[in-house]
Order: sequence, then structure tokens, then C-alpha cells
Amino acid sequence: MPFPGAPLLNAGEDPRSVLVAVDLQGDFLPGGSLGVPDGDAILPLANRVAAHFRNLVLTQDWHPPRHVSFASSHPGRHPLERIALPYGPQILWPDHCVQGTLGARLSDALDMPHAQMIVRKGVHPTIDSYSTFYEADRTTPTGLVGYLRERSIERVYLLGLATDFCVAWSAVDAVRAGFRTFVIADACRAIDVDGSLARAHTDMAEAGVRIIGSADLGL
Ligand code: VGL
Ligand code: ZN
Repeated sequence: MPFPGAPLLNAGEDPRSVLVAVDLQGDFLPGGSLGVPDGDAILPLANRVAAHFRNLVLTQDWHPPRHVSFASSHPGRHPLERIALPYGPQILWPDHCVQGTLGARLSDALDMPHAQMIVRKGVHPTIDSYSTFYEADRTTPTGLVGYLRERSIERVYLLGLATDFCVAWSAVDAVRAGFRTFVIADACRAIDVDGSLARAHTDMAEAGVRIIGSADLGL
């Protein structure tokens, strides 16, 4: 018996495990408007890991034009500045992943045709959503918890972009929703602004997220 926090060696085959591939979209890849350094390097590994999972969910950052998280929506403000919003502090970003645009599309380099569900998040004009479970007000659900529970999922594995925002926030929320949660660290890359990666690791550790490597999956 593996200890309870260990990843299953056969996680991909397990009907109660799901892989969530986070925000593998043009705007988060080098050359995109919010390109994550080295983000494209994870795509072959992400494809290889995904191929082993019978349960696969993709997420897509999917903002309306003039979204509240865009610096351009706040006159005089610049990307990476912080502002206070009713739900808390918000980092301002360059315009990215605008609904229906090329940069919002899932990368052409993805080979994940067996994905069963695509969750689009950040769709409300006045709320950001790093997490694929709850928006940044921490209360507006995307519906993914219900979907996974209804499918009797118990374990959530995550990979993708960016480690310190959408992956980490999704992982912490997955634990809070009651799933055993694993982040496949070598299949993620970070933005890392102002210590955000170190903070994400602290938050994930405190929540009980397990950080693993793709080799731990025994693929
Ligand atoms: C993300 C910043 C803004 C992410 C999304 O996918 O990590 N980061 N929107
Ligand atoms: Zn976004």
C-alpha cells in the first residue's frame, strides 16, 4: 500500500484520478502577451503525461475584453502593478486570453484529443480567476468541483502554466474541495514576479498539496 499522500503509480489508469492541464494557451507561451519563460518546454512532457490519463480536463483562461485584471482597464496603471479590488489585492496583467482571440486558443502543439472537459475561467468582467475551481472572490464556483465529484474523482493531478498562479491556486482549491492533490512540477513553469513562486510553494505546502515529478508517475 502506498502511503496516503503518495501518487498512484497507475494514476493514469485509475478511474478516480484526473489530470488537469492548466492554461496551455498561446498567450502564456513565449511570444504570447503574457508569455511564461520556457513555457513551451513543458509541452512534449505534458502530452506524454496526458496520454496516460483516462480522465483529462483542460483549463482555459478566458477573459472578456476590458477585463478587470488587465492594466489597460485602469487608466494610468501598468502591468505587474497591484491594485485593491473589492475581493482583495489584484496584480494587473497585460491584456491576455481574450475570448475568441488567437492568443486564447489552446496551443496547436497540444496532443490531448481525449480531453473530456474544458473549463473556461476568468469569464466575469469584474472578477479574476487563477483557480479553475473558484474565482478570485473565493466563492464564485466554476462548476469543476461538482463535475469531478459527480464522476467520483478522488485524486487531482495538475500540470501547466503558470506554477505560481493558475496551477498553485487550482491545487490549493482542489485540496480544500477534498481531493488528494499532486502538482507535477517538471511539467509546470512559473511567471515568478516579486517572490510569487516561493509564496506559491509555501501556500501549496501549507494546504497539503504534494509536489511530485513526472517520474513519480511511473509512466
Ligand atoms: C494566469 C496570470 C493571469 C495563469 C492567468 O494562467 O497562471 N496568470 N491569468
Ligand atoms: Zn488571466
